[in-house]
Amino acid sequence: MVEEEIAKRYPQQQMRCPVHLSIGQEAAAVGLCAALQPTDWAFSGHRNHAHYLAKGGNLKAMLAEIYGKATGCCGGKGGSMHLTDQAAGFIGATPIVGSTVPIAVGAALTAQREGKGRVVVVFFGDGAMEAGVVHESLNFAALKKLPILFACENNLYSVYSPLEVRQPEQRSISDSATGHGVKTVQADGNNVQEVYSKACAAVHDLRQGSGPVFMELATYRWLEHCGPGYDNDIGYRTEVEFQKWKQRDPLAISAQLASAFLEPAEIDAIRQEIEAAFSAAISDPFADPASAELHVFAPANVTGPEPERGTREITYAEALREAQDISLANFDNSYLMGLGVPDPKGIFGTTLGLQEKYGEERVFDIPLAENAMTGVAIGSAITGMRPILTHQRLDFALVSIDQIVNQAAKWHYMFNGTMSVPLVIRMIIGRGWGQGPQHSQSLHAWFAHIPGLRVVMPSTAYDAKGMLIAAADDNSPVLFLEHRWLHNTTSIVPENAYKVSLSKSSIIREGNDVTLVGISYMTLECLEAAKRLGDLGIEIEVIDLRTVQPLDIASIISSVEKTRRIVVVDHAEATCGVSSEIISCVYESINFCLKSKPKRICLAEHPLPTSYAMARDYYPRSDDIVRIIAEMFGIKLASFKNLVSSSFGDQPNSDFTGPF
Ligand SMILES: Cc1ncc(C[n+]2csc(CCOP(=O)(O)OP(=O)(O)O)c2C)c(N)n1
Ligand SMILES: [Mg+2]
Repeated sequence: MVEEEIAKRYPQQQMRCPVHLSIGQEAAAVGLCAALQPTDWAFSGHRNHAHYLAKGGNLKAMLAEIYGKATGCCGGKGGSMHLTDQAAGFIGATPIVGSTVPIAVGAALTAQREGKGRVVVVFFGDGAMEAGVVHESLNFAALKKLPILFACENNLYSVYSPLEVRQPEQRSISDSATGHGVKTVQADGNNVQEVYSKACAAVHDLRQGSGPVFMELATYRWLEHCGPGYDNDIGYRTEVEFQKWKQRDPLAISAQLASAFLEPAEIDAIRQEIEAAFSAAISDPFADPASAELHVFAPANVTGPEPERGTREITYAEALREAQDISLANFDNSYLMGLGVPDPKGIFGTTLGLQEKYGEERVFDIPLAENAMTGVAIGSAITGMRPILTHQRLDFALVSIDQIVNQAAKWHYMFNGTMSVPLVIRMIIGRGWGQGPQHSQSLHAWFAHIPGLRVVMPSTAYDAKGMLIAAADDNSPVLFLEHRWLHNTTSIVPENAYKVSLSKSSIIREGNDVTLVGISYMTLECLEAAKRLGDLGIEIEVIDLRTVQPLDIASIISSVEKTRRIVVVDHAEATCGVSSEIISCVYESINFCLKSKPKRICLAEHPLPTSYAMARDYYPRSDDIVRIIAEMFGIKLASFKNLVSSSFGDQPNSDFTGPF
């Protein structure tokens, strides 16, 4: 009845967002949610109204959301495809097909850890069964025996594409779940009684801890894929097929049940409730447009005072290990996962011994499924855990770009600050010894382009420890980028816990002539160059950028106000990069002329070739920085080539040998 009213009013153009109606598919939502407790959690996708309502979601908040009002469940930031009512256990819906599934699996991980018998249901369509991330999710749920019900509403279509052009005829949808070792159940998705009794049995098993269940619900949608109209006449499905399903109207089938009988007065009361909810949604105010800026990031946790530094010198890798040790000790709800986290090499030594200390539940290896595992981390984070996920190369995290960009970065915002994603993703940037085009990319500029992601790149062991502790205690997703060549570098690091700001750069050498901004490992090259330029009488102010999002542009500007020259050194391409961003921001803010043109010192605009003969000159060195800055001052270093180190350039020092 709610959706019939949406369909009727939709042409008025006041509900200005896509709506995917479930008319014809009601029994699956109702039968399944009736088998749940309010404390159980449900997730869904684009076609989520029925799931939201059946789980007990607030009708007024739903309609106000579809009308884009401040009183909507997401304050107007989500719309029809992003409903949430956490009090009713409807955690959230997102319309990237298949993408919500691993998030629900992550919530099931939280539910399992809580040990209170809570179960999770995730609804998705037949189309989602073609998404790799769903299969990765089934595998992980089966592996960990998670309390999750995968509810696949098979309505035979993905938009206009019928099942037979998308999936092999000889394999049923449930077969693929069986292949993952998940118990499967098939149900007539139009028969509410059948769905309910099969769901009750499944939920009972889930509460006993016997592992996930996959339920295939055969059903059919009556209206067009998106919108309120009838579309059997546009040529993708036949009226004959439609009429066949219409005879199996889930409401007509349920009307045969004595328990489904409603007195006319009860039906009237429902109509009035719906009418009142529409009236409220229409008359409610829109959110203040300025509120669009709210909830990009969850409130940051404060950093403490600078600790006593002491005299202890340790490596960057050891500093990271200590930071994770401290975070695991401080937060019972934190955990570490990633490919190789507990293996004999412990991610270049950064996770060594932590599984022995904290156990397999809190420090664990993962299937080779970065996309789903990122979703699992997100789902566990929004339900109360604090995961740290590590990738041995940043390049591997790219297969999880949907989860990082569409999900992690957006949950806090699109659900209007009602949930947050306290997640750290460590990514290691490779270099040298043949790392080549797919083990070396430094894509901080990509990530920094996405509102909602913090991006940090410490360059010293001291900062690595303090920033990782701060990241693990932050309530927003933090991408923590570590250059592989920093792992063996050392600095003085206090033994105790301390935090370093996730939003401040650091002046690491003062000077009046040039502001030289280094990013991650390039900061070391900048320091070396500054020393040599000092010998030429040029005083360099070196800024270690440390954080890319947010960019501490104010500190850079105040340095440039003094030096009136700026050079930025990055181990990424200049085009659309962080170096370009920094120089643009500086230019937009200053009202004086620079004494020299600004300069970006970055990578060549081609992928890193593997052969050391070709890779040798790919990365800017201190020699390049010295030459370029000297030229700014009219000094030509004729014998420059002699400055270039004679090594192959694919290892930071002679002790550092491959493979790595
Ligand atoms: C990853 C992704 N690709 C494409 C789309 C566009 N899209 C929206 S719904 C949909 C069909 C989904 O079919 P199914 O999973 O069977 O759900 P149904 O619409 O039938 O309920 C598609 C392709 C999307 N939202 N996400
Ligand atoms: Mg479908």
